[in-house]
Amino acid sequence: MARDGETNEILFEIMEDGEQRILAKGGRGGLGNNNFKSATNQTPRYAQPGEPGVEGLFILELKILADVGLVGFPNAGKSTLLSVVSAAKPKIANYAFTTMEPNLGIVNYYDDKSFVMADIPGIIEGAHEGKGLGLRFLRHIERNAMLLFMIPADSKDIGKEYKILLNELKQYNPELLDKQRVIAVTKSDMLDDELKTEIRRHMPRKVPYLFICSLTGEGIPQLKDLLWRTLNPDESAD
Ligand SMILES: Nc1nc2c(ncn2[C@@H]2O[C@H](COP(=O)(O)OP(=O)(O)OP(=O)(O)O)[C@@H](O)[C@H]2O)c(=O)[nH]1
Ligand SMILES: [Mg+2]
Repeated sequence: MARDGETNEILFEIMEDGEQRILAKGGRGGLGNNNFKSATNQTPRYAQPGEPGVEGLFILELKILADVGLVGFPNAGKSTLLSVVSAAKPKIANYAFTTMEPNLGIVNYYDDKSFVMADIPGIIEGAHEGKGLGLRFLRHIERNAMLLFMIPADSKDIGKEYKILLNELKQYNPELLDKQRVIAVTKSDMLDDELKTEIRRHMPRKVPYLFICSLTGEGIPQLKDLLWRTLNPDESAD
């Protein structure tokens, strides 16, 4: 995305691979006197000066174009999921803010279908005030078609965690809440049936959710189905 450096106005956005736009047009080049040589004028004194190009201050912003953006607190298992469903090899560790930069992976889905998943650094309460790594990585999910909220099974209050994440997104850009959402309760290997029933009672009503475990693979095929269907609502199921 290109912005005017003074007014911050959006000038244009490049959305397609290979798309080209001119931000500051260069001036037409001049012609040296050699170009004006003729039979009768072997050493012309004349030359054509060039014209100046456009000058300006511009801000270029990179927003990753992915289909699914992963949103969650640090340690939720975002990078682990990406490593399981794609060939990406993000750093994974049992401490907060392992991921410092966004990672992208291509998720293959049957035959020749695929979609792109973006793993971004974790978000914490107060991120909009700059806590943790802040919200600066959220620009990478602004162009994502949908958001996958990831909340670990051992969270003290899944509903509350979800609301905190939603609020942080809203503080950054309310339009992020217009995107389709899906919730994954991660690390479900830590749950038995009784705990799952208990969690189900507290899940937000209007958002589809699944229990997943990146270690055992539980719920992963179902998650890919759900993501694909959310991204392609018009495609008939066959
Ligand atoms: N038991 C269990 N542990 C998991 C599962 N998925 C991830 N973990 C562990 O949880 C920890 C954090 O995983 P990450 O994938 O690095 O978490 P993240 O959300 O990317 O964390 P940040 O990058 O810090 O935001 C690691 O120790 C993982 O091994 C799971 O399904 N079950
Ligand atoms: Mg990570």
